[in-house]
Amino acid sequence: MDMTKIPARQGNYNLKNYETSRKDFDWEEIKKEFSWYKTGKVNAAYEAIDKHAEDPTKKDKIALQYSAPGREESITFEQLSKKSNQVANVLKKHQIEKGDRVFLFMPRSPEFYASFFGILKVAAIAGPLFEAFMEQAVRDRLEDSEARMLITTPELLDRVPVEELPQLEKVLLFHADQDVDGDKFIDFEKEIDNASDSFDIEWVDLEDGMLIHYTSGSTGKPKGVYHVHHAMIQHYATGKWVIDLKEDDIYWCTADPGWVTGTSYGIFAPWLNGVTNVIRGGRFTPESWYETLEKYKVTIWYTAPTALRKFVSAGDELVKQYDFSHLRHIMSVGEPLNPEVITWGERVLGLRIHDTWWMTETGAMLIVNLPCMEIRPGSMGKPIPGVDAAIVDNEGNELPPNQMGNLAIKKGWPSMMRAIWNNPGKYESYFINDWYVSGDSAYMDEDGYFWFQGRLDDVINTSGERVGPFEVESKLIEHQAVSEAGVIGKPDPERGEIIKAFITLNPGYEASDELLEDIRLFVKTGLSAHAAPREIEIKDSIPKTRSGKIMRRLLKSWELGLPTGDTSTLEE
Ligand code: 6R9
Repeated sequence: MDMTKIPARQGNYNLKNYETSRKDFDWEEIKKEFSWYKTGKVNAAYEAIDKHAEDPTKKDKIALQYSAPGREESITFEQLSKKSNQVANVLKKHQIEKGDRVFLFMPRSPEFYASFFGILKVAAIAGPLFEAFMEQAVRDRLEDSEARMLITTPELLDRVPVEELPQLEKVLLFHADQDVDGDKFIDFEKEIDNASDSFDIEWVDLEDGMLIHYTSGSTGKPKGVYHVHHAMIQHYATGKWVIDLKEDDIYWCTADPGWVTGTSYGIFAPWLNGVTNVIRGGRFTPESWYETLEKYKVTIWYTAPTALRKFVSAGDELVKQYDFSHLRHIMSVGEPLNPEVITWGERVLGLRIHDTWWMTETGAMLIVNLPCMEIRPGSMGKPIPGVDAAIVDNEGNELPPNQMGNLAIKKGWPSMMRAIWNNPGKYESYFINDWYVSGDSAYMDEDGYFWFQGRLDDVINTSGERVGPFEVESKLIEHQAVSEAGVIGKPDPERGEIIKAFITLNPGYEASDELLEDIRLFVKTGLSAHAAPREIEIKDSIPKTRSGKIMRRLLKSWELGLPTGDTSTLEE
């Protein structure tokens, strides 16, 4: 089979034709699908939850299908609406007002989601944190955002330097097992249970704040990416077009809400579209994730290359033990999707895996493989309707097809960040003229498909050739011994840089000089001589962020013995 182009399957997709969908496209038309078009009022919590809870045909539908080791719950739209009303009443009682920052530092749980919507209902700004953050990471974020309130659990409290955060007025504790002092620390559950389950939602403006996601900079402190309610238009629309959500779908987005994917597509896209959303707590193993897909009869699955690569390594046999007959659509985000993984999806699941490209700063998907499109493995696809993308040089001039440059997006899509919190200079630095410049290096082919090369900082210059680490890593993992790979440029007096690869081995393979040479030759013959790594080092694991991104920057710092910079998002 020709794996360079995979045709679209026949299907009754929400969006049927790429070209016609882009013609005369106007975001204003999407807005009309929401009630605020009539009332002039908006709140994403209303559109995602209360609207369905008010609908007699929808209120008893399962909104949240939760499972974690030792806990399983099905929560309807009406129940989630009432719970979040109770949360909102407690927040209001403690004087939380429009625009205040309220942070969430707790495991993925039904309480998390009720709290998230409770925060939006009082028009405060939610700040979700990864549960695994240690003290410095928590401190940096609460300090920078000047959070007034934190919602957490007693287990996580020793990582919150409460005494050193003067602006932090209240800490709300879920599952407080003993009496708490009641002044600064609040027994949240007790107050929720005593609160009314009706609440007059705070109506806001489209441009009012909704969310801050901190994302790590390559150096220095993490930056607070600020999003407004307006973003929901794009969450809703991409949920329909790209995720292809329909009334009866059972959708599972595997991302943690500490990562933007876990809010834009783990919260907003599914619930704005009114579908059942599977949320799974606990750790990743191929078996437990396959079980989740089977048990809840998941129809649409949004996950990341790091997980997909682990499924590939876990082998085809394992897949045969499960029934995935209900699964109809798979998407990926966070890192380039290796062609090897797409081949696996076709072979083992009989499904195409659709790559999607976007960033914390962009708030929602921008470049994608729609279900109705041909897939070119290794390409992240084309811009969605209403979005224009290009490859530009450092002055913002558009480059012709097949030339590597900065991936840039024409300003003005609905879900674009509206600020970097407390840092206007940083915000400005993203833009050249009308372009938002992503910091990713890519090229566009003659047919308008975009091909990711690497973060600009990661592109390797070896003997005058520019090599993107992604293509080398993708080739490496096609070798049967290699499970994962991270590739960096290592300074070299003669060649400028040489390519150094860090790899992990699949079970059953032993390190040896012959094996390393075989792997090197595999890349050399499969890709090119200049892209073959001159050095290969075997590791037990490849350092990754909590959203599964290979931390090439860290590999490089280790290799060169340099300071490691901000490592708060490093997965342990
Ligand atoms: C949603 C998210 C953004 C960076 C982005 C790029 C990389 C994301 C990708 C991809 C290649 C894809 N990235 N999706 N690279 N192909 N489909 O990941 O946000 O955590 O802010 O990361 O991730 O380098 O610039 P965020």
